[in-house]
Amino acid sequence: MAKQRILSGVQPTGNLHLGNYLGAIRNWVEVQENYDNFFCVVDLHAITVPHDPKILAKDTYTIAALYLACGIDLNNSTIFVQSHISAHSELTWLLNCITPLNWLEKMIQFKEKALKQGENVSVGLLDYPVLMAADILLYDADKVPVGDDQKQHLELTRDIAVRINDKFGKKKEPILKLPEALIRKEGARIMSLTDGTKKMSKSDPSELSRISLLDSPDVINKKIKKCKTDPLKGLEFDNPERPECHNLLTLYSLLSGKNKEEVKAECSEMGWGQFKPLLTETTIEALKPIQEKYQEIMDNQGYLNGVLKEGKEKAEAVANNTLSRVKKAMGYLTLN
Ligand code: ATP
Ligand code: LTN
Repeated sequence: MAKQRILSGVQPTGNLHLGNYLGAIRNWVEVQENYDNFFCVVDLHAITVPHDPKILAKDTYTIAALYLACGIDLNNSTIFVQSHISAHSELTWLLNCITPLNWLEKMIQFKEKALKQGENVSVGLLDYPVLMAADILLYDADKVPVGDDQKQHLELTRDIAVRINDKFGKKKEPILKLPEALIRKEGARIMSLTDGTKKMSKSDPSELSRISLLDSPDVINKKIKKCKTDPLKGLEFDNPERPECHNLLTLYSLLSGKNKEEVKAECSEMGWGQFKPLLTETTIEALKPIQEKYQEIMDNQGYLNGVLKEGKEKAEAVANNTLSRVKKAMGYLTLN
C-alpha cells in the first residue's frame, strides 16, 4: 500500500528555537519513515510581516540546513523552498476567491500579529492561512505535523477544501483531500523562558525568552541562569500556579528523553540551584550533534543547493498536477 503523505513547513524568519524543534521538527523526524514527506521552507509566509531583503535568502538556507541537521532523511523526504514553486501562489489566488473574508478575520494568529503591527497590517497577513491551505492541499497531504498554535489554521484548510469539493467536485470524486493535523501532546506548546504563560516565539523581541538551536554553550548557560523561576520549594509538573516550573521540567524531559515519571522521581526534591545546571548540561548535549551537522552542511553550499534543486523538481511535479485538477474543475480554458 502506498504510504500516506505528510507536508509541513517553517518560516525563514530567524533561527529555529526549542519550540519549533520540540513542537514540530523533532516529530517530523520521528515519524518520517512511515510516510512520504514534503518539508517546505515557507518563504512567502515570511514576508507577511515587514522583512529585510538582505537576509531572506540566508535565512532560507539556514532553515533548510537545520531540517537536515535535525535528521530529516532524503530517502523518505523532499525538502524544498515554497517560492520556487509558483503553484503555491496560483492556488492561493483560486482559494482566495472562495474563502469568506470573515473566516480569515477570526484567525487568532492574525488578530495577535495584527495587534503587534499597529497601522502596518498587510493584506498578506490576513491571507496567510489561505497560502498555508494551498501549501497543504497542493500535496494531497494526509497529515500535517505542527505545534498547537497551528490547529485553527488546519481547521480552516479543511473548511476551504470542503468548499472547493462542494462547489466544483462530484460527490464520489472530491477534488482536494482533507488533511489532518498531527499534534503531539508533549512539546506542542513550549513556553517562553521569561514568561511561562506566553509561547516561545521567534518574534519575541527578547533573545532571553528563547533558546535557539544554534546557541553556543555559553549563551545557553546564560539564558537558563536568567530564566524566570519561582520561590517555591521542590519542582512539579502541572501546577497552574507554576507555569515556568512545568515548562522547564517539560524541556528537561523532552531533551533528556526521560519520561514524566522518571523526571518527577529525579527532580521533585531539587531546588532551582541544582536543577538549572542539569537542564543546561542536557540542553547543550542535545543540541551538540545538530550544531555539528549544521556546520558541515553550511560548509558545503553546493550540496545544499543540489538538495533544494532536486526538491523543487519533485515537489513541482506533484503541485502542478493538483493545480491542474483544481483549474479544470473550476472551468478554466486549457489549450491542447
Ligand atoms: P512566530 O512566533 O514569529 O510566528 P514561530 O516561532 O511560531 O514564529 P513558525 O515558523 O511560525 O515559528 O512555526 C514553525 C513550527 O513550529 C509550527 O509547526 C509551529 O506550530 C511550531 N511552534 C512554534 N512555536 C512553538 C512553541 N512555542 N511550541 C511548540 N511548537 C511551536
Ligand atoms: N503557519 C505555519 C507555517 C506553515 C505551515 C505550512 C505549516 C506555512 N505553511 C503548511 C504546516 C503546513 C507556522 O508554523 N506558523
